[in-house]
Amino acid sequence: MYISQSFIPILKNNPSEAKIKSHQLMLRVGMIKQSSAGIYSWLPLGFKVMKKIEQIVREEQNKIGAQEILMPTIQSSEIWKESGRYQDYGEEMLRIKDRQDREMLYGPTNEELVTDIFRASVKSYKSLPQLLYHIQWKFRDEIRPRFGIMRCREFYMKDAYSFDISDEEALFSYNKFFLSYLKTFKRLDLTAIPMAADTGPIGGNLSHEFIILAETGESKIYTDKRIFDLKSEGTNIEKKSLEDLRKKFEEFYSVTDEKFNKDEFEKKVLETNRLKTKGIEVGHIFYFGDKYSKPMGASVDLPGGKKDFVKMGSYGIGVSRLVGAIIEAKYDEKNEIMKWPISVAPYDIGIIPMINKNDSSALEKANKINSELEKNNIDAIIDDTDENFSSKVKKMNLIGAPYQIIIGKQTDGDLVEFKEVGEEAQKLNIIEIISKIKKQKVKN
Ligand code: P5A
Repeated sequence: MYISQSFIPILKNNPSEAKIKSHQLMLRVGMIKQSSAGIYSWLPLGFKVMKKIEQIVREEQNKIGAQEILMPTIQSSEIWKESGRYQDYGEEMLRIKDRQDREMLYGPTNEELVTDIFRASVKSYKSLPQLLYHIQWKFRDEIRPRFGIMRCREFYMKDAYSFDISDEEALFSYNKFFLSYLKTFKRLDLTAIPMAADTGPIGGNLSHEFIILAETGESKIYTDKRIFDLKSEGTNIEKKSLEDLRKKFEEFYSVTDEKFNKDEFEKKVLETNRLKTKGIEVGHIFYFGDKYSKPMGASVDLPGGKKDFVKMGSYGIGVSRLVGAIIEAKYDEKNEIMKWPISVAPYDIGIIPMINKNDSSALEKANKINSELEKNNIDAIIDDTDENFSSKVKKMNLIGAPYQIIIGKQTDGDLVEFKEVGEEAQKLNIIEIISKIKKQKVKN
């Protein structure tokens, strides 16, 4: 892709309305455009990153046996009246009337709708467990939308739902998602820590928020630092192994604000290991048993002929919020350098040819390199404009491709100046460059 033909509306300076670095960068580099308070359009650069995050989330859901569906954004109020949440959800729910005067709503979450789908078809324990998920827009009429897409009104969420025959089986499902979340965030190059959390309007009594550390985060957290060293590698998707994994994490005190107890914190955590800080909630999982299945009559036949309500959990990841969370974690605001993890980068590499008015050889070289990269599925963006070198580098640093090639005076035969952003430049040929990038891509 040539920059001259791309739709990447870069601003010269940081927009003054943005208070945190993710919001600044996303506006600066034209990833999003606000259409009204807390509602955004996603422009090519932002959309590319979000789609890559979505795909990683999807792959990790599929790996634990969850099946993808797609539910609508607009729901009928009837099912919410059945569950008893229609009133409880309050002003955060966007309520709409259709032309027949029926009460509809823009879904803030889908526990009711998925329970309705389940109860219509599944009648026997033999069909359990079922893990269903979708990736769909949600709407919450937040009183104070802020920080761009971090806390907005319309946002993109992966939400999964589990249906099981007993509490024990349901906890097995819960633990599958627990593992899947650790793996998902790791592929996004984030350290997300599971923390015991409040369940709020979703309900139930077991819940973990997955939080990444960030000064600008809205969640206050209290943890034992040693939790950051734990790994999920080697965990199999079987009951005992998953139970052990969760236990391993739960051994270390790690809670959000609402669950914080000063005495417990001081008793359980040595002073040197105590960490009080802020973070961004990128995922949240819940176990709530029959909170929805009972009032909505979602039951199955049990082996002995009796019936029981299915035991359910729900599991959310803020897919659009993750775009901002990765920026908060990776953007070097002072030097204005973004380096996206290769797994979600909008482009793998940026090519900067130094173009003179009467000499097109650098651009020709860039095109040649690009066609080799394309053959190897490496996605490049070429700055074909005639701006000066330093403004080209500045622009490329904001776009955030993790690698750069510079074709200029230093270019010498087959060797070009190549660098991983933040590292020293090296002179490499195209074969060496391709091999370096491919190695990184495979790791992810
Ligand atoms: C779990 C899945 C739920 O809604 N029901 C279905 C459960 N959980 S949650 O914690 O309320 O939301 C899941 C994740 O969505 C992101 N998120 C938001 N992102 C941007 N703007 C918002 N206003 C917003 N609200 C929630 C968070 O990442 C959260 O963990």
